[in-house]
Amino acid sequence: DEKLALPVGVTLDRFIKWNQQDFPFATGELSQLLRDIALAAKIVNREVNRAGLVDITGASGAANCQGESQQKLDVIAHIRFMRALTNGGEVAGIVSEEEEEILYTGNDQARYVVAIDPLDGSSNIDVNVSIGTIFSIYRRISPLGTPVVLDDFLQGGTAQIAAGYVLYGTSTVLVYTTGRGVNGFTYEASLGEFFLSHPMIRTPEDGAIYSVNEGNLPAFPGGIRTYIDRCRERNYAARYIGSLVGDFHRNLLKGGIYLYPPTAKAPQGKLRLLYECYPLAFLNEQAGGAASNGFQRLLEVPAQSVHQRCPLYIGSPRMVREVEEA
Ligand code: P6P
Repeated sequence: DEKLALPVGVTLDRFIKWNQQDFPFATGELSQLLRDIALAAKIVNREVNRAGLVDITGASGAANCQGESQQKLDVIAHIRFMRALTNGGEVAGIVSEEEEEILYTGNDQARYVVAIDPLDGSSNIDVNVSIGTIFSIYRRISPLGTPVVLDDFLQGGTAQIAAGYVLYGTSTVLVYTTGRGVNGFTYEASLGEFFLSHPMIRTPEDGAIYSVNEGNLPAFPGGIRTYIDRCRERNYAARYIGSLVGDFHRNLLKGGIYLYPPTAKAPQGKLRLLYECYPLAFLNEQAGGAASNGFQRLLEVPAQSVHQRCPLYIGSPRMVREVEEA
């Protein structure tokens, strides 16, 4: 890992500029795209923190393309990120959990496409539990100057050039990677700035925390049930927030494993490959962690459709390997 030359406390903007200097031919487009994501995160953070004061919480009645009842904040977060990514000019197309079809930004000259879950865990909004945004960035493979195509989004996990999340929790943090390590930034709302707070995050090799919905235990594959029994025998801590970004962030910093296994009802699990599993797997590997679908490296699971589901086992490498062998 290269020695981080920047001290804790530098702004996100300074960090992005420093990161870019290593690429003399960089056009600054990815840097601008990262700034656009940070801008949308600041706006969504303000809406999340106001939820309950202004009547924007509670189901909006409309259901999203997944058939899930849509919280108004889901819709607001989706709109804010779509607007920021479109107006920023660096994104040619977007796949969002909230929309069945690919969204064309009209920026056909732009080099990048984004897959995003604008607000994951939104069923937790009304009970004041942490929620998060997860994003994944690819360089498009279709010709500049033309509208994006489906294949731009189905390049597979190892083609990602950047990925990250925003956790709207006791504090709001932005954690991302561009393939050169993982850095975390904490938001200071009074200044409207993200500041470097977690430089070059490395996740522990092993852990003693497991995150799984044990209510589904009888439906899990035998090997998973065996592994969960072993976690109990070893007195591991069971921590399950029901909000992926919250569980993931804690395990990233403290060590642990998050499991979303397949069940009879959901043979591919519940989580989405493009904008939940792939970005967190890329980021976690960059921090020294591992991610699997139970049989293979998660990043190498082929992408066939934009809302494809995938089982997810992600966290400390020793724990993920044990699940794969279970
Ligand atoms: P279950 C939230 O809906 C989510 O997508 C993740 O954030 C969370 O970890 C998971 O689903 C919870 O799912 O089936 O355990 O309620």
